[in-house]
Amino acid sequence: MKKIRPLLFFFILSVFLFSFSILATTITLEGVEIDSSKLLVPDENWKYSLIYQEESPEELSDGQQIVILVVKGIASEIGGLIISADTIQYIDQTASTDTKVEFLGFMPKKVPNCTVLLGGIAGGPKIVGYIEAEPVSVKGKVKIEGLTPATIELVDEFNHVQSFFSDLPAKNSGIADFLLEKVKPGNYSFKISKFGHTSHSQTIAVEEFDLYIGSFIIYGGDFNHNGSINVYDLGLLLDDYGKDVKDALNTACDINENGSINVYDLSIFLDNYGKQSIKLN
Ligand SMILES: [Ca+2]
Ligand SMILES: [Ca+2]
Repeated sequence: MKKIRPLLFFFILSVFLFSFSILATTITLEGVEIDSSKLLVPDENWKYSLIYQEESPEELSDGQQIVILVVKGIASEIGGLIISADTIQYIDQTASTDTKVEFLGFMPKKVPNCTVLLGGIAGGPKIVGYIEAEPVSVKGKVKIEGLTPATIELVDEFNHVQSFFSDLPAKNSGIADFLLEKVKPGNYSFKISKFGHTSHSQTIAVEEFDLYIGSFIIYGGDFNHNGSINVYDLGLLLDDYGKDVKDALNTACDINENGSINVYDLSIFLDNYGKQSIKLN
């Protein structure tokens, strides 16, 4: 963090006046909208520059002190921007000309999703840009039955769905690695599943660093996909017992995916009977 001068006090005060709700050190700017044209892109040294041209008359005057504040968090499409003191990534001030102010080559201490605010402008603090964190990778392991991969799904706050496959399960252990690349930082609903298996869901927060999410076990035998492996699934298995997959009513009953539904599948099924998906670490 750079120079903090008395003007900061007035800036923070004006942010308070601008805000609709105040809770301790948290400030909520409600109703702000994402404007993708304001995305700031770094140079090759990961430094950012902002040149703000007066958008309406009398916002700036010659020699006026303007403060820039880079805070973690991007305003959501539905609801406001939450700022708290511990999310401030960068702060500095400089003098404007009559019509513009320049902050050249600034560098936030970290690069999570950020909003860039200018204070000291007539009319109150103004959102003048966004900084988007670089995508990161999310990885983990899952133990499954059979020969084909698990499916991993990420759903973001705006209900955009991304689907990935895990690697193939190792023959001796059934453990499959998964690596999701270029995941944008944010909050997601994470789900790991496979046909005929129990599934696991949780929320995850992806931040500015690569993430190891953990190691999971999902169990083969939930043929009706209702979340548990019980007597109803056993009924489905017995309906198809002794058949080739091509003749089966429910192909998920071939748990080991060898093409037929027989004692090997029944044995795995009984091992998994009553079990729920688990997260190991
Ligand atoms: Ca079931
Ligand atoms: Ca089988």
